[in-house]
Amino acid sequence: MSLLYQQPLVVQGARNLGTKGIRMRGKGLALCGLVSLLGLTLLQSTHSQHLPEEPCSVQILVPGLKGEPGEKGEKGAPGRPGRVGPPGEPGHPGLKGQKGLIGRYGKMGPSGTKGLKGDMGDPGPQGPAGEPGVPCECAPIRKMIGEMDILVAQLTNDLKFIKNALPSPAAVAGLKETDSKVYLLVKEEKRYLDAELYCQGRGGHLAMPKDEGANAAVAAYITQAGLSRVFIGINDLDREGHFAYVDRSPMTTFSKWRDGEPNDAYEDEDCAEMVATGAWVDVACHLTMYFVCEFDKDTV
Ligand SMILES: [Ca+2]
Ligand SMILES: [Ca+2]
Repeated sequence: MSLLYQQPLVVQGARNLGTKGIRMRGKGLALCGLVSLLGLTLLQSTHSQHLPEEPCSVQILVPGLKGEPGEKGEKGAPGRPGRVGPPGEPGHPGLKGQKGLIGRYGKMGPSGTKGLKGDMGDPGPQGPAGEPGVPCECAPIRKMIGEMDILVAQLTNDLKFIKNALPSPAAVAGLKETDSKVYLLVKEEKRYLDAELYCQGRGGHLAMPKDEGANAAVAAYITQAGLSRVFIGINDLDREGHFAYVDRSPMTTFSKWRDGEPNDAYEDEDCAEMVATGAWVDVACHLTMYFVCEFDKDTV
């Protein structure tokens, strides 16, 4: 319960003189009125006779004894967010992320080392005709050049033949020659037509002995090689019983058939072999054996 005290109000400003002091006294009077009004509201009617008679007095409410603690209130609403604290310790590294998209192309790198030289290109078009030459006395030179051209052509043919004969030395048992022919024994077993193709591929044919001398040369070749038989260029493939040379030239006066040949045994013998004695025998074309090619010296 509050106690009520009355105390006259001494207005400090009232003791001062002048217009300033008067204005402050006016303020003090207004304050007194306000306090009195408050006191009137708060006080019971029994205290009304103690209201001050003076122009201004102040009633002061003095706090009473401390009361009993109240019941614990309900939990209040969450407070406002506090101030931002200092930065924390760095966290542990996170898991590795997925591979990203391919980036943009980088800048062009430095030029690499020089590459190998390429193959030679195709020959270009023929150039324009040159200026006419100056006439001169060059008949002897032209003649010499013509002779040299012939010599070069001959040498070229010789070289071509040697190149063709030499690629497989194991298959070649050397050469044999007469005045007009060069013979080549090929130690590769082939059927008749394949043997002829082989000889043609080197610019010749299977051997076509057309006189005793040529036949003897081929026979000696076979004997020296220790062989018993080889294909030669004679057949009756075009017309049964009518043997001709493989270049289709006809047989004339010379032939060297062994006794009893050709007999077209089993009606299947249209090709010819030469045995070591030099005699001819008609045999089946599908047999495979070594063979002798011949080349004209004119074209070799
Ligand atoms: Ca026949
Ligand atoms: Ca026969």
